[in-house]
Amino acid sequence: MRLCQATLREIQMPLVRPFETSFGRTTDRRILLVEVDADGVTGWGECVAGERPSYSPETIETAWLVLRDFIWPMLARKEFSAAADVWEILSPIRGHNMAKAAIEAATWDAEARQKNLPLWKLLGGTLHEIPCGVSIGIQESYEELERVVERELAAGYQRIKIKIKPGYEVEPVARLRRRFPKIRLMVDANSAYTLDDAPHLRELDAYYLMMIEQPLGWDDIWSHAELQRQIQTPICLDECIHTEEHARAAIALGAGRIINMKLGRVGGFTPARRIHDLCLEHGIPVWCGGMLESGIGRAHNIALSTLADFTLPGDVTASKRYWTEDIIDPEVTVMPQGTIHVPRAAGIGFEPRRERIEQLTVRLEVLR
Ligand code: OSB
Ligand code: MG
Repeated sequence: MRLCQATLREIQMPLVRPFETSFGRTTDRRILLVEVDADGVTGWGECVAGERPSYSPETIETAWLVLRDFIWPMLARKEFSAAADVWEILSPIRGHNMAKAAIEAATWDAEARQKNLPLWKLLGGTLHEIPCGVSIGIQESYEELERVVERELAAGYQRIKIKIKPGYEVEPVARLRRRFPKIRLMVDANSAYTLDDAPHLRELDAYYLMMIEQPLGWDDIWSHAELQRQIQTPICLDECIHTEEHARAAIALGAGRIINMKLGRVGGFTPARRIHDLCLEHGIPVWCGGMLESGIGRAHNIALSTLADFTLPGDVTASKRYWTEDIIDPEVTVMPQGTIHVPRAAGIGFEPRRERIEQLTVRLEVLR
């Protein structure tokens, strides 16, 4: 296959409600979409880099620059056999995984459409229904947090993840446990703690959480291994795992027992599948994380979540939790039992709504 054109565009969409984590609050999303033309067939991808370099070093601006000036010149009009080759072609570029993943995923969508196959089938996925959980941002009050959890449980979601930060962890967890003794509950710290907080984090062991996600430094695998020896709650790594080598090191060191997989963080479907296979081999369950994606990124996450080791509920949720109106048709919906039915249509299985995307576009650049 051959890519003869790529369109970069920035769309802006306000979130239905602000999303707060230990590193900041997001009210409006700036989203970089990539559209490729592969032998006359269109494929779509979404870059999950944030507005600020606070979750990862990448931002929408760095991704735009690297896509235009470095990634595109390496891919343009080059003959390759399948989307699975894109990762290798881009290997001379170090890092910039979110930029790479955006065009890699768009190429996978295009290949699946060329072959008239759903993307998940092309990837080798086997699950037809994927279990969903929600990620709940830091709330103004514990009463509000309980109301939000109640609403999400009523919608059917199978597990609740709450964001925590120093001073907002034991108390909210204790309250939720008192109120909802049996739910599957977990927390995500987004690197807000240090090893000195180990005795405090150990207090969370009393609440039988499924896991604590990324408590320590975003690039500090070693300290997570040390912490895991001091607490019973399983550690799940998110920010720390950018490569297959990171996953290998984390597993060998015992830095965690679960991995949160994000396409953007690891650089696309090819590296995600390799990390998935490694985890499967070592008995480490994985689940698909979210990055406040529009429908396009959501659709890619659904396809990824059909791989066999995605056994735990992911942060893959209905469009309406984030957007008044999504940019795909149909929107992503979640069944009352808290699952998403995997689409059967070709490619990502949802149609990007071109007219709406054009209305939301604030910047566009066509690369040839
Ligand atoms: O750590 O998983 C995270 C959103 C932005 C950045 C990092 C994270 C998140 C979420 C949101 O938890 C999950 C979602 O998209 O629903
Ligand atoms: Mg996380």
